This record gives sequence, C-alpha cells and structure tokens, in this order.
Amino acid sequence: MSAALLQTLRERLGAAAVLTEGDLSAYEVDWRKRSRGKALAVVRPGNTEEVAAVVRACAQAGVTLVPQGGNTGLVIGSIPNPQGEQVVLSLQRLNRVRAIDRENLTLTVEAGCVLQQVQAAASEAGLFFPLSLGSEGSCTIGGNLATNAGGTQVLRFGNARDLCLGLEVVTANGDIWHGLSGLRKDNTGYDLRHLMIGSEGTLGVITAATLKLFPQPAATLTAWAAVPSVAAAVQLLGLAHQHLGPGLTGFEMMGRYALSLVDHHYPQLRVPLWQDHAFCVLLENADTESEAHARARFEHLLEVALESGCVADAVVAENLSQAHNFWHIRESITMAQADEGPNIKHDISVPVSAMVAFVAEAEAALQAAVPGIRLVNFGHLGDGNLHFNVQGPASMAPMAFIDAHEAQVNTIVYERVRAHGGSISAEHGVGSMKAGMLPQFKDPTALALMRQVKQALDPKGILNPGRVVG
Ligand code: FAD
Ligand code: 2HG
Ligand code: ZN
Repeated sequence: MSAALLQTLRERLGAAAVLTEGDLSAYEVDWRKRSRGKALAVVRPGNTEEVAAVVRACAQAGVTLVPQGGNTGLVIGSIPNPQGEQVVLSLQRLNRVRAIDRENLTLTVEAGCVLQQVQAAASEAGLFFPLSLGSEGSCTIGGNLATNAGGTQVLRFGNARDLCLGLEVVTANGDIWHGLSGLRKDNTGYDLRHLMIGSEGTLGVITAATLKLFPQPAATLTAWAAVPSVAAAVQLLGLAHQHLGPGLTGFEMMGRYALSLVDHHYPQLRVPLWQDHAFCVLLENADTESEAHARARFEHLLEVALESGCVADAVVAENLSQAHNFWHIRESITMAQADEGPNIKHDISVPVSAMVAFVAEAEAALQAAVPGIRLVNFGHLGDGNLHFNVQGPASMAPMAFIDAHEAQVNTIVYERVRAHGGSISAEHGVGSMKAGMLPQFKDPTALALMRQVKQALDPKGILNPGRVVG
C-alpha cells in the first residue's frame, strides 16, 4: 500500500519532491531535539493543487499526514510519529508573495513564506506587518496561523488570528477552500477562518493567507528598565498603559536567572542592568508623530516610574542598533536555554491582575518540592503570558531532574494556573505535548464540541492525528 502511494506521489509531484532517503532529521526531529520521529516520506509540493493531490492520495491510501512549516514549534506538533507510517507534508516550497493591496492594507502570501519574508514584503511596500517572534527567521506564516502564534507585539496588534482576513485551505478530503478575502466585514455565517487558525494542522492545510497591514510608525523607541519584583513590573505596565496609550507596543519581563543564561552563553551581547535586579523589562513605544515626541513621552513615563519606585534604573536606546541589541538579548533567551540543557517549559497565561500571586505561589511550591530549583521566568507580561520554565538544581543533571520531577512540577504549575483562571497554553499550542492534559484543564463541553468539529471536518482522521484533541 505505501509503495503504491509513494509511486502515485512521485508521478504527481515529481521524484525530487518526494523524499524517502538521506538525512531527513530536519523534518523528523523537533526544534528542542526532545522528540524524534520517522517519516514514511517527506513530500514538498510546489503549489496548492499539488497539496490537494497529496491529501487526496493519502486519504485514499489511509495514510495520515503531518503538515509542517518551519518546524520551530515547541509542543511536538509538526514531526511524524516514530513508526515510519506518516507522511510529512512540508509547505516550504509554497513561498510566493501573491499580491499586495496598498489601499486595502492587505498582503496575500503563500503558507510557506518565512515570517521575516512577510515582514520584508510589507516593509518594501512602505507598510508594516507586526507579527514578531524569536523564530521569525525560520518559522512560516502557515505555521504561525496554524498555531495562532503570539510574540512580542500582541499587546497592540493581537495574535496571528487578529492579523488574518482570509485563508486558502486544503480540506481533509483534498478539496480547496478559496477563502482569500481581504474583507474586514463579512457576516455570512460561521467563521471557518477562525476555526482553521490555531487548529495546528488537524482540520485543514493552510496554503495561503491574506494578512492585515498597518502604517509604519514614525518612530519606535525601546527602553530597558530594571525592576525589583513582579509587582513592580505590573505597576510599571499600568503606568505605561496610562502614559503611552496605544503607543505601547511591547512589554516583556525577564527574570535574573533567564538573563544570566544569555550573559553566560552570549557575553558579546552585554546584557544591561541584570546583575543587581530581580527582573528587567523591555518596553517599546511606537509613535505616529515624531521621534522627539516619542522620546519625550517615554522619558516622562520613566521619570514617573523611577519616582514611584517601581523602576530602579533604566536606559532608553540611543539609536536603532542599541534597540536591536536589547531585542536580540530578549530573543536569545530561548537559544540560551537550549545551550544550557533541557528544562521543563510552561507557556502559561493568567490575568495580569493575578500575575503577582501566581508567581509567588508557584515559586514557593516549587522550591518546597525540589529545593534549589531554578526558574527561567520571562515573557510577554503585557499579555499576561509567562514562559515559566523550570530548570533543575545545579547539583542535578538536567535529564535526571526532568525524569524524576516533570510530572510533579507540571502539577504544581498548572494547578496554580487553574486556580488563577489561566491557560496551560498561552501561545505555543497543544501539539502532542499537551494533548493528554486537555481533558484535565479544558471545559468538558468545549472539548466535546472540539471533538465533534474534528469528526465533521476530518472524519477519517487523516490530518495530524494525536495532536490537540488526541
Ligand atoms: P511548525 O513548527 O512547522 O508547525 C507548528 C504546527 O502547525 C504543527 O502542528 C503543524 O502541523 C502545523 N502547521 C504548520 N504549517 C501548517 C500549515 N500550512 N497548515 C496547517 N498546519 C500547519 N511562538 C509564539 O507563539 N511566540 C513566540 O514568541 C515564539 N518564539 C519562539 C522563539 C523560538 C526561538 C522558537 C524556536 C520558537 C518560538 N515560538 C514562538 C514557537 C514557534 O516558532 C511558533 O509556534 C510558530 O508559529 C511555528 O511556525 P512553524 O512554521 O515553524 O510551524
Ligand atoms: C519566546 O517568547 C518564545 O521567546 C519561546 O515563546 C519561549 O523558550 C521559551 O520557553
Ligand atoms: Zn513567547
């Protein structure tokens, strides 16, 4: 059966687009190198019709598919299982910019466009596409939409979902839904676009998207502020909202231990102010008037914050290169963790008003359970989203710590998340890493409806089985 399928795929796509030999680890191993799969084949269609042909052939053969973009996901959702029975459907060759409409402020791109390429296409047209993630050099817009990615501009512009107006999707039986609309208003029934976004390849294969663009800000300024506590960071967030209004585009908090990892692994980045303060905050202010206006408002905010005591010290970037360096430090935390060795990741959200209590309770409970535990605590505080990652004590080998304590640590963290009305996956998705936890943390009626949706859209279970709804 699988030999016949491979033959059909080769005839339809050409042999060069159907990979079965050589080193396929880029498609089979997850970004953190925690999980390794084995593909029956990696197929690389070059256009939407070819994607549809692949899905139809696999559905007919009863072979399941794993859609894949840049394979940067952090919840084990884009690699095949180890049995060698799944086809990896790589969207990387669908990488064309199809259209730009400056008057309508929209951009239509294929799913395999790398996020940086999308940002550049907007910028070349004198416009701005705000989605921004540390992985933007290799993640794809299709993967961003499939995971409803967040990143560092959510505070002002929303998640990937909020930036998408239309989709082109190949359904589980190989039909093509032509939904590439640039309309901002269209109330003609159920919004299938929002069903597909965040479905992590389990309901359809996204082949193209129409995205919202924005005017470029006249000036963007970045500041790095040292704060004594999470409570102080939350107070600073309130002041920033009050003083900058919609000009506040980014608010990232970073704990001392997280910054120490960047300092250790990338000393050339020269992390400012981290040694003497419990947390640092990276703030971004985008202004529609002028740089002078932006700087004056920013400096006034920081004066008020210094006077109130919620900021201990601060520096506003003098130029673009210093601002880039601040962002580079922030975005290097994930790589620095990878260099340090495995830890237990928690991509959680709680209301901003519950953040102080959540961190205090979770940290105390973790220290009581495993004394010496180290918290790599950082993230998008402006969105109530922390990467509350737990590294073992210095005395324990990383994998020994994970093997012995992962279940206990997860229970401690997720029970506090639940108690504060939060989510066990803020922005990375469910994948197979958290699929088993949904029955415990998701409202049972919501989960039952999700399963019915899966059954209705993919009755044969062809698309990314074992992910999201299991
Ligand atoms: P993949 O990893 O290839 O796939 C992710 C999921 O989407 C899988 O379930 C896959 O089956 C599905 N999928 C992929 N393409 C399609 C498609 N065309 N149609 C249907 N399904 C598809 N995430 C954030 O939200 N915020 C961050 O700030 C952030 N920062 C990161 C920083 C680093 C250094 C790294 C390594 C990751 C980060 N991530 C972040 C996680 C990751 O980059 C995002 O989830 C990203 O959206 C995944 O895109 P991708 O193209 O790599 O998708
Ligand atoms: C980020 O915000 C990413 O940098 C990755 O979402 C988070 O490394 C992590 O846990
Ligand atoms: Zn993040």
